[in-house]
Amino acid sequence: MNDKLQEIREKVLLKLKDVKSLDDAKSIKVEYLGKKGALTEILRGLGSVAAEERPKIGKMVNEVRADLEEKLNTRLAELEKRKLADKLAKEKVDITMPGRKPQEGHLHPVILTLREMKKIFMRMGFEVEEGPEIENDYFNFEALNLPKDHPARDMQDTFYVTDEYLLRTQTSGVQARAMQSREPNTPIRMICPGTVYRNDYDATHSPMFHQVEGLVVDKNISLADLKGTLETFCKEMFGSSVKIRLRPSFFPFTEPSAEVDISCVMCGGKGCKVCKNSGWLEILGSGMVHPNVLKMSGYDPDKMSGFAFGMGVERIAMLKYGIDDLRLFFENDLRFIRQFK
Ligand code: 2NM
Repeated sequence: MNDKLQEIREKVLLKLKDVKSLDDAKSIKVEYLGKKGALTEILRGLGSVAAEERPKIGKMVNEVRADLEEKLNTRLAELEKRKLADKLAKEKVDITMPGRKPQEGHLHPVILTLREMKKIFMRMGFEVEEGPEIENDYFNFEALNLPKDHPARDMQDTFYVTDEYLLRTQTSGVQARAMQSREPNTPIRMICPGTVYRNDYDATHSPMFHQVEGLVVDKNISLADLKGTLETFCKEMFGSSVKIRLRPSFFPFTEPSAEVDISCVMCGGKGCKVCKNSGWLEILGSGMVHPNVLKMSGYDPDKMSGFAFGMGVERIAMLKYGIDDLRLFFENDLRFIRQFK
């Protein structure tokens, strides 16, 4: 019996010397000390041993068992420690390395400009209204004094969706909708910013661009109100030294109509390449709302009068930032776009 015990002991110690992995060490423990292990078998076989021998042999088995258990546990602890050390070495993190910056986006220069324009008008008490980009013929043209077959409809290279529906060529439809949704003759002071579409593409025209149109209707609104309002806008947008001038023009929805110029923001009015030596830059169209437009939307032109204006956001952005080709806004070249962060 003793021989058998010693044999087991030697075997375990030999195996322990060679064992390299934690899992292997665990299986050795199960194999010899576990419930069905070799030593347990011996203890179980004590029944067939003479009664007076039993305590002696039992003691021997338990001693060997305790000894092996201690050695196995020591080895297991060693292997456990080494495994952890290996893992830590392999998964080492260099906490001094700079972090990866998340890619942060920002607003497009056209939208930045649009927001600035909105803010200026909001400070002057204008409400902001929006409307559909797919507009019907009535609100895009007819309600603005442009009946079917009117030659001025050709000015705008319309994209048609159906005979009746089109991509709006201007945001004025929103203003006609606004007037018609109020009680007749309700005073209005509003702007409608938004995307508009015209079939045109070159360095100064894009088939998709943005507009801010404005409308003020009340008793006794005059050309002086138009001029004062737009002068205030231009000074806020381009700086207080900017001058404006009005030139006679034509729009079907206003009478009289005027083109508004600002003194050249590049040369201050002396004359340069940007203003083609004129000293002036055209920035918006405007006029006194045509009596027909007022009438069609429920306003009495004998009691009420108003002014309206419209400007291209891209054009304002180009002048503000000194950009000479409008197509840059839409080509998604990040080297360009990121300059406006
Ligand atoms: C412009 C120029 C002049 C305009 C007119 C109207 C409305 F709704 F009152 F008829 N809205 N916008 C207008 C007037 C727009 O854009 C160059």
